[in-house]
Amino acid sequence: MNLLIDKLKVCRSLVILTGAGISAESGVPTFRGADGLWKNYRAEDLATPEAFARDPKLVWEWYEWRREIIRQAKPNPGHLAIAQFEEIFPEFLLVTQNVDGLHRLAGSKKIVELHGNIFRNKCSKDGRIYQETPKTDSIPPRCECGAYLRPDVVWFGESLSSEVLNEAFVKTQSCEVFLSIGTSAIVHPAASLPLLAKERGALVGEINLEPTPITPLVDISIRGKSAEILPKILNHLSFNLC
Ligand code: BV8
Repeated sequence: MNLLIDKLKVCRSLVILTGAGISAESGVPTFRGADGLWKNYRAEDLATPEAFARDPKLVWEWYEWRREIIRQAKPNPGHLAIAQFEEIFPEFLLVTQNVDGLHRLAGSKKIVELHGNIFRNKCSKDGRIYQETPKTDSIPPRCECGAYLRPDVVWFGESLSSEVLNEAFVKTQSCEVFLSIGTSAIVHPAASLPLLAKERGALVGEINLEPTPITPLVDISIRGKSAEILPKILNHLSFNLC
């Protein structure tokens, strides 16, 4: 960890990629861990347009179940530390795969949500955005056009917003340090970002509970909990600023 801290002390541009692991200590189940979200279902069963077309009620109720869990969750020290990093690095971008909104709740502003936001809905036909879920007996609720609403998240097999993706790629290509935190690094295109950073000469670090496919490729891999490790890194950096 000291090598990473020494590099961060002289770093002017930092990009951080986070995944479900950063929210684990807020009580939000991860996707693929032992207590993972997918435990009773396979990703293909629920987070795809085909699943929604086949059984909109099941998919909608699965998201409602997740929303209820996330409503009880609060940002943890890992989220809060990352929000502080924005003040320390002249160039900074947080790229999250998470849809739980906890980074924004922790105060992060320089952030792109690659996979959308679970609390926003959109019309499954015309894409109209609904910030609130309409009060209705229909499950899923319907748009004014009559089509079902769906969560405004990116499902498997759906393309990410080119604007969001472009911002993530541009910043990744020019950063000095890239940190991959709390992600199994298997979902693309997010998982290609650390590899791109490495290719462009950035120092790439990983903070994760277990090894991932990028572990052999990164410069520094720290095993542990992000809510414990990130505040320690922040302390060293804040001390350095005094
Ligand atoms: C697309 C929103 C064009 C919905 C999600 C290239 C190669 C291979 C496959 C593909 C490829 N390109 C495209 C694909 C297909 C697919 C894909 O990547 N499949 C994978 C599974 C192989 N990608 C797509 O379909 C993407 N679209 O590319 O469009 C296209 C279209 C068609 C065909 C080709 C191309 C869209 C992907 C977005 C899917 N939507 N979420 C929802 O949330 O319901 S992805 C979902 O997985 C979440 O966003 C989640 O964040 C993300 C990644 O999972 P992780 O965050 O990493 O979570 P996980 O549980 O896996 O890992 C947590 C980690 O944390 C663990 O390692 C654990 O050890 C660690 N941890 C736990 N606790 C802690 C911790 N670490 C630190 N501290 C702790 N306390």
